[in-house]
Amino acid sequence: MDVHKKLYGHHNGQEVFEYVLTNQNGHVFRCINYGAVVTGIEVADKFGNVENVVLGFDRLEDYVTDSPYFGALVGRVAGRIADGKWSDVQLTQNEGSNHIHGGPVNFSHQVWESALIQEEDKAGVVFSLTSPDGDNGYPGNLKTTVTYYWTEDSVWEMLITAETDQETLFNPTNHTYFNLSGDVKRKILDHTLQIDADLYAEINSKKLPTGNLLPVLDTAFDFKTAKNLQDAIEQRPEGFDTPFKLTGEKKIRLHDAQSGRGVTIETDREAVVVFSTTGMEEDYLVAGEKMSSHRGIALETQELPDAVHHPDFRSIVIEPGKTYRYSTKYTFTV
Ligand code: G6D
Repeated sequence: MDVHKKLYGHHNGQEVFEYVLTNQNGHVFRCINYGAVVTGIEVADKFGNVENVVLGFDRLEDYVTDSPYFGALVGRVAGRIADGKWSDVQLTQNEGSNHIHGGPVNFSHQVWESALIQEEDKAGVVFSLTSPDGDNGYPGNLKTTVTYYWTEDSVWEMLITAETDQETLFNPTNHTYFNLSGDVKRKILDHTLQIDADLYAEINSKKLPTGNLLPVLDTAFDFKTAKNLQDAIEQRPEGFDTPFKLTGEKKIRLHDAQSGRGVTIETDREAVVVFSTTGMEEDYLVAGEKMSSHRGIALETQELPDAVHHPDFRSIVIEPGKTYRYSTKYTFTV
């Protein structure tokens, strides 16, 4: 594994570094210690062309001003919490009266401490951050680490740990948007998506779960066998910003027949939120063109959103005296 660390820029007087890990196949994983953002993943298509398969920017400034969480580690809690309320705790309200993605300045906007790790068949970067008691309203000093490994076989392994000194909430995710066509040549509509999920969480007009977990069978939400995303969007023109409850092997597979590239995601998390970017119309550029609908798809492994208001969802309350661990693995294939 070839490993490089270079200065990427400065944020609030702190140095931001980019780590570039290149494996024996010439496949590349890039990340920065601002937001623990994955800035690029370059893997071969069936013709051997090594190209980038995630959305990102070239410059730190763009991540700071424009990013819809491209590649970022989101926390303390991904997704929405109704009215920012957790029993008598009031969290920041940054989407109307609701709380989203940990508040207006969250994990994705911090410069993390970072260090390289080299192992026999993989290399990685461990990022560490302490979120102080009261951060965005959350109780407890929370210590988080996020490790991204890149293996010689082109697997990205993500391990997250957390420790707190008071009862608090934790439900992190990584918000990478995939586009397997390579360097965003095409939209993701000709990709297929398969999700091991029998149930999805119904959401209301504010994109908050109603608490109902509904069967995917015979609905637009049925991805139990690989489904073309164009067909899925025709079934559901408003697109997907949808939590799916994972079952069985809990795999999520995205595939692009034209390039031959695939990614299989395996996780110990309860759910995946699929965000299809439908309706996104932004002024900033990604790979030289304006960000718009279906230039990428975010597949966010996490516990079901707004769990604090739905006792049937897996608890996201964490207690002092324990180390909590979460893992998700992304295997790239051709
Ligand atoms: C998340 O579910 C949300 C979306 O609604 C939001 O727009 C995006 O993050 C930036 O996936």
